[in-house]
Amino acid sequence: MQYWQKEMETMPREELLKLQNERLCWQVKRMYENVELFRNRMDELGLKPEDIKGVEDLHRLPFSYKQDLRDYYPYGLFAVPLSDIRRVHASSGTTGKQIVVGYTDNDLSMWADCFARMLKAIGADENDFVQVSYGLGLFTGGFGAHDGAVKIGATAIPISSGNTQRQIQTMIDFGATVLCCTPSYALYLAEAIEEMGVKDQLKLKAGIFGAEPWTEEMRKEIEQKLNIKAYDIYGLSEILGPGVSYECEYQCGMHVCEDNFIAEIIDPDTGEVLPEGSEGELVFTTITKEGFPVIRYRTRDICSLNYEPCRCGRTHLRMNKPQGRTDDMLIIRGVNVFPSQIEEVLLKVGHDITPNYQIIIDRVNNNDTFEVRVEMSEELFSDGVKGIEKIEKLITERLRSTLGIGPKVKLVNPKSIARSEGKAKRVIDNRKLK
Ligand code: DLL
Repeated sequence: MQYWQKEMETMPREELLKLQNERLCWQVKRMYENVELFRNRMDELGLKPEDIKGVEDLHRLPFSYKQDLRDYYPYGLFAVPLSDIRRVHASSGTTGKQIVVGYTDNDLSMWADCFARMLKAIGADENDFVQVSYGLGLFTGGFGAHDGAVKIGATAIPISSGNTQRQIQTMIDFGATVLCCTPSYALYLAEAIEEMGVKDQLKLKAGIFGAEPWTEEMRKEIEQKLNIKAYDIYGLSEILGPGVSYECEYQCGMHVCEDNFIAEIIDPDTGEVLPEGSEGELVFTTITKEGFPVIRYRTRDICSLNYEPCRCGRTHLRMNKPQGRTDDMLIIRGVNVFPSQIEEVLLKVGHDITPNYQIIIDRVNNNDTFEVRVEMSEELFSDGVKGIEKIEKLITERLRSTLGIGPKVKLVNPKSIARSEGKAKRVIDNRKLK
């Protein structure tokens, strides 16, 4: 099967910049004409589309925010007539009204290409069976993976999320070779596969996991339990579901599809663009999307960008694994804590505990309480109390030295923390309810 995207992925950077310049100017002009909010913001800044000559002027353009999607719900930010929108997706997030995004025919084709790049990078082809266990629905995960699989000529198995027993039976019977789901669901599946004793009946060789932050330790755990190679894929509803960036075979950062998206890193407090390599808030501009384009969209994801050439030959920059989101960051007793820091510590502790954990925060007499519940392994559970106390103490100390504050660590019974078929719910912050 002819696959043309390789030229895009390996385009020399000077050519890529030229392409981005052209595409950015095109996008700014059409958004000025078609999206009232963008036009108003440009006018407030005294900017006209012709003032923007290319990427060097990007920093002059106004930011856009998730709140804009809520204010203009459902279709107020679309840049084409609704008759040109072929599909909508929505995301509810954890708070507030859902946000709605729309795709034209060209947008859907571009999205499928982006996901197809991920599949090609891991060596998948028309002989592969891609089990799509991300939700197929308004959530962008399922359809993104499905269309990508079809694009490379593979066979898609659009089972969607949930019904774990049936997932596993299907995986075996249909001969799935690539699994697409959230990393936390991959672990849940692995656990169930172990219980069913069917690991040797699987044909899986790779997994494409994303939609939530996950650590290198979690990757090792999944790879070992499912006997596959696990790849990271990133995306967000507002830009494009899965496929904004993806790992290549060398797995050292995710290549951003720069022919479609321009990435910047800014200081989340001042909005200033930060120098290359700095960690900060990731901002995206979509330069090819027609239906719902955005300029300088504030993702709230915290990461850094790497412009060094990659051994794979792709010229597109790589983003490092997002550490979390500015709005995920917990402030506990005045200290900044990301759930991913906790996960990293927990998974290094070893096999006495499982990767299933939950962080519970509350406020009692004006003081924050901070508890980390971790499931113990079956072996430890049967060993009894003495071992448990020792491990709780060890984890508390390790967390204290990493975070600067020590939580109360409680080892809980195996399988007592609710499993997720989509994104895991790691944090219960009861302070917000009060
Ligand atoms: O989660 C799109 C997606 C689906 C990506 C399937 C990958 C695979 P949303 O529901 O809008 O869209 O959530 C987007 O999830 O801003 C990040 O905070 C987080 N996220 C997505 N992928 C990753 C990843 C989809 N690989 C939000 N690592 C984003 C860390 C991720 N966080």
